[in-house]
Amino acid sequence: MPEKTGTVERTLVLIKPDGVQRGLIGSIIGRLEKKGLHLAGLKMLVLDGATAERHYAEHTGKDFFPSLISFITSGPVVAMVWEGPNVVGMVRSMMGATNPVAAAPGTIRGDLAISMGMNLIHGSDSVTTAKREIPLFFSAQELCAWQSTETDWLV
Ligand code: IDP
Ligand code: MG
Repeated sequence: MPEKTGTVERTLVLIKPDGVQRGLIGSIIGRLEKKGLHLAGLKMLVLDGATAERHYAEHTGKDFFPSLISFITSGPVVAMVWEGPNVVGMVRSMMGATNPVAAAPGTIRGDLAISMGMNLIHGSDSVTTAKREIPLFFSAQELCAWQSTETDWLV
């Protein structure tokens, strides 16, 4: 068997309100599942303003910040934690570029989104960012430690 490599990472993924409204929850989760990524936690919620501002703190003061907060709190999101070796980078690759105009075909944004403001999905941009973002959405008890029967054939 091939050697197992890579340290286990976790990443926060949000299906944004446009993804929920457009009925794309299943399609987006399906892509991540089919890739073989491991789901550790999942919930649907409407973000309050304070949590949204903390989540997007790096963008505080930018011209698009008010519309970003208004949009992300406008309806339910699906929040998830996915885990595995290199999962942060893999999810970012599968999301595609922030601006769907530049997002490659085959990516979630490249295939399914048109606008920068409504680009369907959030994924942590680094392991450090994920460690800050995940506790905004999940307590430790809400994350499941479980072994997929497929793991031995994936990593
Ligand atoms: P990311 O979602 O690809 O990590 P970020 O730069 O972290 O992109 O921006 C967070 C979100 O803010 C983006 O997904 C996008 O919806 C929105 N956004 C970023 N830059 C702009 C902009 O210049 N105009 C409008 N919306 C923006
Ligand atoms: Mg970001």
